[in-house]
Amino acid sequence: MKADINRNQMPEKGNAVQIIATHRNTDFDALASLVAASILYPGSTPVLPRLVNPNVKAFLSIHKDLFEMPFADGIDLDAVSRLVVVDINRWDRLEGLEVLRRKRPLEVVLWDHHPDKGDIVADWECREVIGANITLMIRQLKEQGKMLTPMQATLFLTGLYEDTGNLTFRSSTAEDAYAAGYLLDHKADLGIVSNFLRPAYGEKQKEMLFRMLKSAERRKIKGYSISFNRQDFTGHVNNLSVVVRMYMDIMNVDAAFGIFTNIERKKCIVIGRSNMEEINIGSIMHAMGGGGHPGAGAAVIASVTPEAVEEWLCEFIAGNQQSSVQVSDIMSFPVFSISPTVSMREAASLLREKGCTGVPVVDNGSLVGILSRRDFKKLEKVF
Ligand SMILES: [Mn+2]
Repeated sequence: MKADINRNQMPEKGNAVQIIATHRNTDFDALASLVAASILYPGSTPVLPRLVNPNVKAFLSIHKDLFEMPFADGIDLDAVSRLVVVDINRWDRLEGLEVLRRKRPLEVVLWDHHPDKGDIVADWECREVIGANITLMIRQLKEQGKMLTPMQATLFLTGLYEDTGNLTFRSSTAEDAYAAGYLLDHKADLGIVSNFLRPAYGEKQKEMLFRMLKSAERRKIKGYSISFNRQDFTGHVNNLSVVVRMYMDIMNVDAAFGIFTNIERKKCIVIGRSNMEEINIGSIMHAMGGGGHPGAGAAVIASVTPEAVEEWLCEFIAGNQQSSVQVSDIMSFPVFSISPTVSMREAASLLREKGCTGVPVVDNGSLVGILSRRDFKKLEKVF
């Protein structure tokens, strides 16, 4: 969708609280977009998720004074009249802002570059599939003749390079490259950029990479060399996507998938990377309930064996996902159900808690309906 960016269409500034939000596990593109939005929407407060990527955390701790932002719990959400969402289009990726989902009136403005259509319905949006979200915002900053400090330009370039893999990911466009040039013109510091983009490799990441390489295999599907790797882990391992990226490079394959099973929480984190246009990780992950870009993406699935996930991925890439994998391999089990009299609010929190997108509705022991995440959209018409 080509966005029509016209200054006259930009929302007017109101009196009440206006905030800017982005996705948890905040990366540099998201942080850059938060800061860019605070320039485009003066008077709006950028709100930082508590969960940010480690390299973003390191950047913020060094430049605390320049980029100070409150968390959502420090904001009077009842007073919010406008929410600007950047670099994401799904409510469940925002942190601590659930109450805004049902708040009326609320003006919602959306800036996003993800290919999949999320569930945030905006009054004004700039949605366009492009390498980095910050590129869309630089377009607008340029048009409005806004000044950038060298530190802002540096942060924006870090976001742009991170999301485009230094302009090498296939999702990168000419406009991303022009935007990078614009930021270099505005004195972006490449020393700082490359310092923060060096992958944060800790002991846990190294150990995971070694384990993956020990059990590494590759196979051919439709002429592409692909590697699937299944590993268990406990606790929390940051930056598994960086591990999968490096694994793909070392294995020298067209695409790689890490299927990481968290034993305690009984869920699988699936992370994919691809160098091939024909293997679109974003749409594969979308089909699994996750998301991402053509070159990189992830999904979290509950109550599924890693073997079933791998088989499903193979079949999906081979183009015959309906064939041998059965519903019983993929379905969530054990089944939980809700009664038709449960409030939608309770149903929503139950789905969130169980990590499911749908639930059977059971009344007196018999199945009377199905409630899926899509049904929540109907609420907007009711309220
Ligand atoms: Mn992004």
